[in-house]
Amino acid sequence: MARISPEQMRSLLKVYFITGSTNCLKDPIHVLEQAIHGGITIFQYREKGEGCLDDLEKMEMGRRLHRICKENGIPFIVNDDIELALELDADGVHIGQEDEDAIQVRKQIGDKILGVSVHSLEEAETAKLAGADYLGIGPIFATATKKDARAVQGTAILEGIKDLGMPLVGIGGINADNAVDVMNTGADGVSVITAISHAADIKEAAARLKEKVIGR
Ligand code: 3NM
Repeated sequence: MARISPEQMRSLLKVYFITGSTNCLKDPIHVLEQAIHGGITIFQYREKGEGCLDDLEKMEMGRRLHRICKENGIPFIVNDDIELALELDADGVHIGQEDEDAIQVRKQIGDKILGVSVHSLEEAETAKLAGADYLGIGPIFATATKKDARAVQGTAILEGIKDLGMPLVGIGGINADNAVDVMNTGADGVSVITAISHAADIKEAAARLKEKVIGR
């Protein structure tokens, strides 16, 4: 399997749904199924926060979510846990600045997709050199989901980083009302947790987000 091309990556990033058991008000399996029916284009399993699953339970949840993604042709990315990503033969890994070094992770995962969270142009340049396939940039807006999130950056952060020519996704406080601003500033897609996982109608929320992103 060869590395994903930037063009393929850009088209996958459009509606990037991230979730784990602590983000969901309903069964994460049901939430993911509904989000896929609504039209998400890529999924990340991110098991973080107080009361999150560990060890075997995390592995089992990852296995079930991966199966649903596979059945529906949606790429499955694992946050932070390289061992789990390799064990599940996930499509890729997403790491933050506090996680393992991107160069090391690229060596471990071969041609799988590598996403890196960045918060400045300097971090973006370093991630590009390390072999990232896409960058997650945030927090664009205020978020209650990530307790240790950096200061809100606004959409302006995307402007400087887009000149690197890397596939980019915005993250943090993004919803159907502000997604167009993120896209118009040069992102290839939006990545969201709450806007989909806390919606009363998950499928409808994903579809509405997609309509904003694709139908601009
Ligand atoms: N990373 P929501 S903000 C996981 O800034 C994550 O790197 C961020 O959740 C960063 O869509 C964030 O609920 C949380 O705001 C995104």
